[in-house]
Amino acid sequence: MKTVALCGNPNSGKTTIFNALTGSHQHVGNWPGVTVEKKEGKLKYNDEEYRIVDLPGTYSLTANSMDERIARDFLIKDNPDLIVVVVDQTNIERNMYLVTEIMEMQKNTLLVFNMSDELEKRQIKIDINSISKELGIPIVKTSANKKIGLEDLKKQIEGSLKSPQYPENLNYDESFENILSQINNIIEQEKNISEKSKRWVSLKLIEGDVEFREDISKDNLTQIDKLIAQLEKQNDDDASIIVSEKKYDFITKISGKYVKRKNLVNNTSD
Ligand code: GDP
Ligand code: K
Ligand code: MG
Repeated sequence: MKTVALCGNPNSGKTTIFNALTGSHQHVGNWPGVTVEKKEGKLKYNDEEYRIVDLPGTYSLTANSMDERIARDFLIKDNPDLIVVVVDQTNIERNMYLVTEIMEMQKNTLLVFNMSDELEKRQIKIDINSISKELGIPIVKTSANKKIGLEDLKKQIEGSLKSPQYPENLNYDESFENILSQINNIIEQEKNISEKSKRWVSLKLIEGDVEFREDISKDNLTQIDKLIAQLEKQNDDDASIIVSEKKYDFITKISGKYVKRKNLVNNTSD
């Protein structure tokens, strides 16, 4: 049975969507070794069944909290067939940070733009088609608590499982990409790191993530650390800040082009 992982920021509407997809076909337990609740269920659609796993709500995929660790381990190690990311459109910029982190995994991804009803009230307009084109992945618009858009979502889950949709790479600048590819080449030799997640692991190493360091040989780590030091020198900044700034730049670009807030439009001179 194909597996669909549901992720998103806390309060984005993940559980509401999980319930709508799985109905009474649910099972609640704990994640192995910890007391964090694990919810799993089955979506039955067009004579098919899909396993839906509700991951803990997170703002990013660092290894700084148990919830983030569970979510990223599941995405990397269990390698679900589809990742569905729920986005609260009223907080689109904050929610997009997790989206950029998941885009970097280069896996089959589908976005749910939830809280559409709130957008109308708050006079926020979002050009979903253009965002979808720019990210390279489908977006389904929902108001989950009003049960609007859920049929479209089921249909798109079926579609994305049949024909996977991989996100565009976030483009870093040339000197960054150069160092990233050198780190990638070193990681290529590491058998403990799965093939598909190598670019993501390289980025995490640059960000100073310690989790994968134990899977990498000492000699290779020394080389990687030299490259990271080189990057920091070139940019005169911490590597972790360079990476997160790139993500924020990308989000600001998307939001500047495709998100319009009525109040702001009225109150500014341009
Ligand atoms: P989770 O933390 O991501 O699992 O979010 P929940 O599913 O628990 O939802 C958080 C709150 O938002 C709940 O009160 C939901 O009823 C509400 N909610 C979910 N979807 C929508 C929506 O589309 N519009 C509005 N206005 N509220 C929603
Ligand atoms: K909640
Ligand atoms: Mg929840």
